[in-house]
Formats: sequence, C-alpha cells, structure tokens
Amino acid sequence: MKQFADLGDGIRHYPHYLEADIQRELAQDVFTRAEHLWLSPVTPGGQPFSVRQMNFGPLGWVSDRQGYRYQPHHPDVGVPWPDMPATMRKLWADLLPGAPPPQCCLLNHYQDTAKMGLHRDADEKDQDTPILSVSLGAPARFRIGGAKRGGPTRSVVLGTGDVIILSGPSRRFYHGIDRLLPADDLFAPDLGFDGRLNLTLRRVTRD
Ligand code: MD6
Ligand code: FE
Repeated sequence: MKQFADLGDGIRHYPHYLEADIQRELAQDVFTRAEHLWLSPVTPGGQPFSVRQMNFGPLGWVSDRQGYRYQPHHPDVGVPWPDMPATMRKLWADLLPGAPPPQCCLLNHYQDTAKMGLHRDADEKDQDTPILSVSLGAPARFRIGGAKRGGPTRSVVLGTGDVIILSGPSRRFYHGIDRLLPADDLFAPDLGFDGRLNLTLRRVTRD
C-alpha cells in the first residue's frame, strides 16, 4: 500500500503519487482529448465560473442556466464525452479496489486567480462511493469543512501529482479551492501548460 496521510473522516492524501513522466503524459492526453470541447460553465443564476471545465467518460457534469446535472453528451456540440484517460481508470482500480467503476471524470482548469467556492458534490445519486481527485501543475490551497456550511474548515496544499480521496463521512463534506499558490521548484516539473488541472472521478448512478 502506497503511503498516504490519513486526515481523518475518510480523507486520504497521497502526496506526489504520480511520477513526473506520468504527470506529463496525463496532462498531454487531457489537453488533446479536451481540445475544442472546453466548457465555460455558468451557475444557474448566470455567474461565470473562474475555471473552464470538460468531462471524460460515460457521464459529464454540466452547469448552466438550466441547473446542475449529469448528461451523456456535450451540451454545445452534442457528441459523447471522450473516453476517460487510462491513467485515471488505473488509479481508481489501484486505490479503490472493490468500488464500482467511475462514470465521470470532471476536469477543471485553473489559471491566474481562478478558484472554486465551497461546495458539496451532491448531484450524484451515489453519495457513498468515494471521490478520487488528481492535481497537476501549480499547487493550490484546498479547503475542507464539514457536512454543514459555516462550520470550521481546514486546508491542505494539493501539489502536482497528488491524489486526494474523499471517502466515508468526508464524501459529503463542503470543500473548495481558495487559490493557486506559487510553483514549488522542488516539485514542479514542467508539464507544458499554465495553471492547474484537477481531475475528479465519480460514481454517479446507484445500481
Ligand atoms: C479541485 N476539487 O481540486 C476541486 N471534489 O480543483 C474538488 O472539488 C473535489 O478534489 C470532490 C472530491 C475531491 C475534490
Ligand atoms: Fe468537489
């Protein structure tokens, strides 16, 4: 079993889990698959997100004026989402053996002052299977609270190649990204892109 930091409540942080060459390959793969398909999501109230998004796999998470939902097709061009990168499927199989396979890989690309407000991942009918996330590129401050909004929070820096899993109670915890942090020269291989990528794997349906 690879080393992880047990942060309690089912939160497992695996610093530097992916090696630099795998990170580079994954980043290239992701940008190739996402080309021309990036989404510029808005909240149901019409506020633009500061990240751009894309999805891979059978279902994609979409936010627009109609609301938040999962759907099998790209909302603008109508094509099915591209396949999930093989590295992501392998990570899930290695770290969550026995869990039903992921149905969505949501991609977020942060640049400059992009951030993500505190939210819960609550649009999945399956609220029990863990969520696994991979970060690539610039480090970021990840904030995590509890099951209710407004309680105490703590933060953890997610660096490039890090994996974090929210399982057990933390699957339903509020979390977000405060901001990107200056690149750490020791752990910052050049991955050939600006900013930060985060990929989250989710199980959506309850079978
Ligand atoms: C991010 N991550 O790291 C945003 N959600 O950019 C998430 O929203 C997230 O990292 C569920 C589980 C793990 C995550
Ligand atoms: Fe989330």
